[in-house]
Amino acid sequence: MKLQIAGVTLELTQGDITRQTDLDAVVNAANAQLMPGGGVAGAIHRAAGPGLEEECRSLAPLRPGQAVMTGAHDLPNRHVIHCLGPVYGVDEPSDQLLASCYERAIQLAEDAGLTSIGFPALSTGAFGYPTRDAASIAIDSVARAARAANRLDLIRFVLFSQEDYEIHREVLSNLAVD
Ligand code: AR6
Repeated sequence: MKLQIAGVTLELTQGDITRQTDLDAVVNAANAQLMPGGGVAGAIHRAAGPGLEEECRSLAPLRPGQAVMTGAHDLPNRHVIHCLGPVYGVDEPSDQLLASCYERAIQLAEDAGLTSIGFPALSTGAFGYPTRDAASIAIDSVARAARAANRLDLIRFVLFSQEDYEIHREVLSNLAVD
C-alpha cells in the first residue's frame, strides 16, 4: 500500500528490514548499548557484519526516544539509523518517546541529504508496545515529518508479519490526507 503526503510517498510492505536494497537508510530497533540482540537488532547486525558493532561502541548508550546514525557496512544501504524505542509500561511518556524516535530518525536522514528511509515497527516486539497503538503513533509522526521534509521522497514501513501489515494498513487507511 502507498499514499502521497506533501510529495512524499508513504509505503507499507511486508518483509525484512535487512533486504531493502533500494533505500538510503534503514532503521534499527536498537537496545541502549547498540549491540546485537534479538529481533531487528539481531538481523541488522548479522547482515551488516562486525564493523557495525565496532562503529556503534562509541555512540552508546542511547536514551529512549533518541536516534543515532552509522554507516551500513555490509547492508545494501548507505546508513543505519538506530532508535531506542520505549519499553512499554516502563519508559514514560511512552507515546512521546516513540514519536520522538520516528521524528529524530527522519531529521537525521534529512540532515544527511538522504531521500529514502525504511522503518520496522519500533518497540512492538521485545519492548511490548501494542501494535495498533504503536502504528497510530508511527504513522502520525511520519506523516507530520513528511509534510516538513525537504529532501525525503520515500518513507517505507517494513512489517515482518502479515498481521502487523494489516494493522498498519488499517491505520494508514484512516489517515486524513491533505
Ligand atoms: N525486519 C522487519 N521487522 C522485524 C524483523 C526484520 N528482520 N525482525 C523482527 N521484526 P524488536 P523492539 C519485527 O523486538 O520491540 C532486541 O532484542 C518484530 O516482529 O526487534 O523495539 C533489541 O536488542 C516486531 O514487530 O524491537 C532490543 O533490546 C518489530 O520488528 C529490543 O529487542 C520490533 O521488534 C528492541 O525491542
